[in-house]
Amino acid sequence: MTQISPLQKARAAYAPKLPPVLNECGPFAKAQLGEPTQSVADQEKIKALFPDTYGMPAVKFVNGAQRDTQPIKVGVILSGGQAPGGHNVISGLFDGLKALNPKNELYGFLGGPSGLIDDKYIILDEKKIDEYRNTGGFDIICSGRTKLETEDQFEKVAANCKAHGISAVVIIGGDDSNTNACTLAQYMLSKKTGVQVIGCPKTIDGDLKNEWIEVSFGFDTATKVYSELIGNIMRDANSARKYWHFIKLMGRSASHIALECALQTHPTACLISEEVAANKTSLAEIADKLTALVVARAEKKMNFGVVLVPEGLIEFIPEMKSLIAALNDLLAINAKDFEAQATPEAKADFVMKLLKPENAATLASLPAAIRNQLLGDRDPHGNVQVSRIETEKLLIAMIEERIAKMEKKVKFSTQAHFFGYEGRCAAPSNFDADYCYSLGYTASALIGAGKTGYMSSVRNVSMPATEWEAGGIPLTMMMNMEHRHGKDVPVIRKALVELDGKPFKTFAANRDAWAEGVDFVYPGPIQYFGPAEVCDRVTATLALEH
Ligand code: FBP
Repeated sequence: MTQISPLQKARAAYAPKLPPVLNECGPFAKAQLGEPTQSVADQEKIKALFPDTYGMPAVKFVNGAQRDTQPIKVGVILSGGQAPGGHNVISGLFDGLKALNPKNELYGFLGGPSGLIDDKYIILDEKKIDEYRNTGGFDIICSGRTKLETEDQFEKVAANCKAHGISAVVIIGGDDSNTNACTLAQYMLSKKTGVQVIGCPKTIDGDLKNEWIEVSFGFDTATKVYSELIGNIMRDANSARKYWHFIKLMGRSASHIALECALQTHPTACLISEEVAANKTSLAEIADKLTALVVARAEKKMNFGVVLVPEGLIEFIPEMKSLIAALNDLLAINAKDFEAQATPEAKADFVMKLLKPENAATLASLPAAIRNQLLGDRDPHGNVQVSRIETEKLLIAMIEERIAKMEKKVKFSTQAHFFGYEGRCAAPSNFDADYCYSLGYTASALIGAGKTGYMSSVRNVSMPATEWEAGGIPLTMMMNMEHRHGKDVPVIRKALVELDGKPFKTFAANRDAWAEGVDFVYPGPIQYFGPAEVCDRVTATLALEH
């Protein structure tokens, strides 16, 4: 890196805040153990699969004294999609490890889990870490989506750790990557390798959260970036008064991002996938409702609006959900034959013959472009890549179709947008800079305390950092059994939007008013310097939930 921006330069000097216990005792804080824990569901099955890590107590760090520790080597990977703050997790981990013992070394494995398997790494030293403090992105060691799950891969990881003398691995990832961390921790214990495994909760999607993990890192910054962009579009829409903007927002399955952006900006409409699923709303019904909204506003000469569409919507519409589940299973089983089909049409024909009639009918009813997107490449976890499905355009097309059939003329000019990559590597907000640094530092304290199979946990984060707590949560505690790709597997439970939770209820209580008039809010860009009420503001979701 030869040139850095003035903001990056000023930001490099930012000192992230830590929970008081880590400020006072550094990574030497004492691990206070709670009661034995249970998994969130399927206790007997999870216990049988994770006999060495199941039931461990939750850890809370309390004041403790400095002690001598032997030098250790630790490996770290960034796994899955980028999320603002990843570099700060690594810098917090680095600083914590150096505080434990200045001779400690941090190996950064390159390109996600595959780096750990193939032994591709760099040594992260002070100079390298300083270049990346408080910056967005994962480019310090890059990320990847290889699934770390087979015995063969685990053997390679264990062998690489042994060869370097690495005694702990930190996996910074989402629910799938932390599920893998849980399995790896069990493997390392059962084989008596002496390698500890610690996870850190990452994902802009906000769906890796529970009673103990209040928020995944990156959600704060990403939703602030999207809300800024949505606000800018709203102001444009309200100035020109001629376009309906349909904005799809990343978030894979859960609608946390769309909901948070709606709470920050007050759109004309926002779809929440979890509500669509609960009400069993069909695609046609969604299009009917939106058409009615367009018509109602047109009657008031308001031929404009902003509609937020969560990325995962399509998977929650009952008939689409059934189709996608069938496709996931079918394509996992018939992968080779499917890939052998030469054209998209041949692929669609091949699949049509194997689908149940009702699913085949749904697939056939979709525009060809959407059908091809559904049959496109899966991610390494076997999921449909929902970010490639242009739901916002599908909805526009369906509304246009309905309006075209109406007797009266309704003006409906549209713009379609997809916001996702714009926010994933943004410079972390103060919240994410502090939270991530604290998560990394806490991971070093968990390693120092000899823990394995834990996720780094920093709690009470809706309050100022002076009230934050640090600890660790057994990964097995978050697990349940789920049916994926044709079989039952243990996975960390994904947190979807709760319809009886305060964020959704607040949205539901206000959306009719937002739909009727113009109540747009323009949040503006993230502020890094200035008054705390502007710079340290937490998301509406976090504030309402805690
Ligand atoms: P993670 O769950 O790995 O954090 O991914 C987040 C995400 O940004 C999703 O919102 C999105 O669906 C996906 O990554 C897109 O991934 P990719 O860029 O690899 O296609």
